[in-house]
Amino acid sequence: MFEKGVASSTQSHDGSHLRVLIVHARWNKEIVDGLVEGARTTMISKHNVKPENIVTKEVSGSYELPFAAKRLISNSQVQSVTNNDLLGNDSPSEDTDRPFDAVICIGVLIKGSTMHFEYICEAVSQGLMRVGLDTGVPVIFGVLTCLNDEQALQRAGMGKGGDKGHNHGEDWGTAAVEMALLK
Ligand code: DLZ
Repeated sequence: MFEKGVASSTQSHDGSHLRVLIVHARWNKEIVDGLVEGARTTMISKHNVKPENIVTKEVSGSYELPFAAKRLISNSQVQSVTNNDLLGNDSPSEDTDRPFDAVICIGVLIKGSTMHFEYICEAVSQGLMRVGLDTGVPVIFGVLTCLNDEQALQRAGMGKGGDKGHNHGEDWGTAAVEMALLK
């Protein structure tokens, strides 16, 4: 037997100085909300990220996540430079002036009867990887790609049977902090 899923890190990750963006889709919102909450709670309670340093934005569907992530990362970088130029600061004074250190993109894709699912899954996974590599800001792939409703509920810790499953949002919160601290 082996421990399935991600093993705990041997290092502690202090996120008290980090600024994290969560972008989530509104499709399958009940499940998405559970995943967002899992990511937020883990970053705050396990990694000391300040609640006011977690910015949450929403988009319609998962297909919109890569574009939104790219634009919001760029805006935060431009805004930070502009604000500090105007103030004559060398380093940002307020946390809200700082660019994001990591982004978590959250969506739930559930297979239907057409090919739509396959196209969106492919585009979103490729798109999110590209945003991370192009911007140099870690982008966490918080998108469930499920064959049915029960698979999605299980992966948000909301399973219907006795076994509620595991909330993957918690793992994404930890991954975001770990990647932001990777120097
Ligand atoms: C169109 C569509 C479909 C069929 N299924 C989902 C889904 O399961 N999860 C999701 O997040 N979004 C879905 N969408 C919407 C697309 O992601 C996108 O919002 C639209 O195609 C508009 O670009």
